[in-house]
Amino acid sequence: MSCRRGSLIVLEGVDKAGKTTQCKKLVHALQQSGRPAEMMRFPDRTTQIGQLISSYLEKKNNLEDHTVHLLFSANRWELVPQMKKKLEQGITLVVDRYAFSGVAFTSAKPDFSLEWCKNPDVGLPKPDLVMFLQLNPSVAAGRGEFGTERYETSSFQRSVQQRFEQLMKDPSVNWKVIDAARSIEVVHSEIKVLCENIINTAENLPIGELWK
Ligand code: ADP
Ligand code: FDM
Repeated sequence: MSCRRGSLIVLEGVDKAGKTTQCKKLVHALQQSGRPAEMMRFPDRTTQIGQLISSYLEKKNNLEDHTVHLLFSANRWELVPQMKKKLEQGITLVVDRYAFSGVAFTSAKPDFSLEWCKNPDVGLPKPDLVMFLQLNPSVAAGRGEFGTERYETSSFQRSVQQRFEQLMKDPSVNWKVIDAARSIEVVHSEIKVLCENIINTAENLPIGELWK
């Protein structure tokens, strides 16, 4: 098929950095400019695996730490056929969290290495662009209280931020750090320009494999 593929664009960052807000605005802006785009989020809580993860996050069930890590990864792999199909149809996917959250959150727990955490996600479709919304924890705190889900404490989020910083040293991934302390519109404008450029660059390239 000679159709130009869509781009795989990921937004990462700690809680309340503005990921969901920016994903929605980006999809809307791309669609308005005539570029097919859809939003996805991980975990995708709608599948059977996603429901298990959701109950775990809501503290309704307890799962062993390695097990839940593998479930988060399985939740990405189960969506891969659908993702590839859409990308090949020319649809750009804007994804709220991906394997980087997977590694950052599990490796923030005691006795988990970055290496072990990355393994199950090796070979996933590689994002053409990963934007990290950078936000100081004190500014994030000003955006409202934490909810009641697992991991929503400031000390855990600080460890997660450190793990993200380690992951961002990897030059095989196209990271862009975005200053998320600015207004929603200013952040959106920067993200939109970056994405339009990547969509034009990636359309004739094959989809890569993450961490391979
Ligand atoms: P995340 O998905 O990263 O947890 P959200 O997009 O849900 O973050 O945003 C968290 C809260 O912060 C929401 O109430 C949202 O309206 C607000 N918010 C998002 N971006 C900004 C911004 N740039 N400035 C101020 N508030 C913001
Ligand atoms: N999370 C998310 C993980 O621990 N591993 C993962 O692979 C992913 C994708 O789940 F605390 C964590 C990150 C966050 C929670 O919350 C999901 P949201 O509000 O649905 O993004």
